[in-house]
Amino acid sequence: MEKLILYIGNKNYSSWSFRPWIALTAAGIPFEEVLIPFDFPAGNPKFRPISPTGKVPVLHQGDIRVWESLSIIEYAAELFPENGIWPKAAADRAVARSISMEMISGFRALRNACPMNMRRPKARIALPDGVMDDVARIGTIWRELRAKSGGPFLFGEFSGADAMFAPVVNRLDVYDLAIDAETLAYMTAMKSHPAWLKWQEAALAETWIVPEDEA
Ligand SMILES: N[C@@H](CCC(=O)N[C@@H](CS)C(=O)NCC(=O)O)C(=O)O
Repeated sequence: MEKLILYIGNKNYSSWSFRPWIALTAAGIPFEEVLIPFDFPAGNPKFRPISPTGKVPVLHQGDIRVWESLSIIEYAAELFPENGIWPKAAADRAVARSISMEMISGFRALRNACPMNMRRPKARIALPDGVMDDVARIGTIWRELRAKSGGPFLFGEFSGADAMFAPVVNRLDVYDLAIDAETLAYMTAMKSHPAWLKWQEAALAETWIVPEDEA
């Protein structure tokens, strides 16, 4: 099989890059990583030759290009069906995909007001309308799924759905938005995962400051 190359942005800030990176890493899928730092003032010109959308993440495998974080996770799951990216039961996979799509299409108030920022010291900010509604819905998803699966992750074992929510775990943490003990318990499980710790260590070693993402 030709090698997989995952192009990502800054680990401190790039929430969309974090999702496929942690999915593939947690599943033990071999890939090479290429980090291209953001250059928003210049319009991120280095992303354009590598990505059809001019955005990261993007996965290359020979001539194949896969963009959009969830599509990258799906492609890796197809290439490595034994690695358990998605839950074993079809009904669980359906829900895992539903909440992954809900992540992509929703929670805009939270995502806009509270950018992922791995190094940010924990502190609340003034929150626009809608942010706590997003947090409440996220808390409900996590609570119901962990109650059903027994945890520690949404479907028991770490899956692509946990990967899709990983940046939200950081947001609830660093903006101090966790609303209850159950939410905090899931966040602790996520933040203790070896793949999370590996990403975090690299993020904290970065020195780039992206003003757009400093709320
Ligand atoms: N829907 C895309 C979003 C990708 C995205 O917005 N990536 C950001 C980085 S987190 C980016 O490349 N921004 C650069 C730009 O907009 O110029 C996905 O799921 O991968």
